[in-house]
Amino acid sequence: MQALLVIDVQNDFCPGGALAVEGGDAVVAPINALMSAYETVILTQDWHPAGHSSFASEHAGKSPFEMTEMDYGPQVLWPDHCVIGSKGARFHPDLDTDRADLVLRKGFRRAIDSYSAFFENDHATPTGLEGYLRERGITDLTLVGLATDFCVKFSALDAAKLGFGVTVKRDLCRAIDLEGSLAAALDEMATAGVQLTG
Ligand code: VGL
Ligand code: ZN
Repeated sequence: MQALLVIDVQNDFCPGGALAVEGGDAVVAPINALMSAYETVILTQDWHPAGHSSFASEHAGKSPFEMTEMDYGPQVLWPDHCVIGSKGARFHPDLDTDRADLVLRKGFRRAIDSYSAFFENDHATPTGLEGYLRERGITDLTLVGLATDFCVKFSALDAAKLGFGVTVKRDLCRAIDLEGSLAAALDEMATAGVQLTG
């Protein structure tokens, strides 16, 4: 049983957004087209309270894309993005959200970020997605969306670790690519047994 997991196709990750990914909006139409090939479609939504600890604006003297150390390990600091209720947090207006059985929100706890759709950045706090998928008998996941080297990567690695069959369709993803993070992400996913297709 297969499901399509569409990661964070939100205004803030598209051109003009607060954390714009180059070409982020180019994935919308082909993702909509791909949905018809899947019985089950799940969307994720990055969903941060104002003042979230992953925002550089919360850390005196820090700029976006610098690193900091959290209780749970190293954390990239981001521009304020995907603030709950904001336009930037909404899905891209052309994304076919009607097809989704589930919209999974993540990153809503102020003190901890959540790149992965399965676990927050402590790699321990579950989002509940694993239970949802297992109860529905889903064994295989195809991942698409934004951004390849952050939320897609961490979701794919966790899914593989949990024993799901995982495919990432690279052409339906776009990357932030901070200092080689795209190449590293592709290596890590391949090593973890994630199928990377065109
Ligand atoms: C993401 C950085 C911060 C993503 C979310 O969706 O890849 N990246 N929050
Ligand atoms: Zn975020």
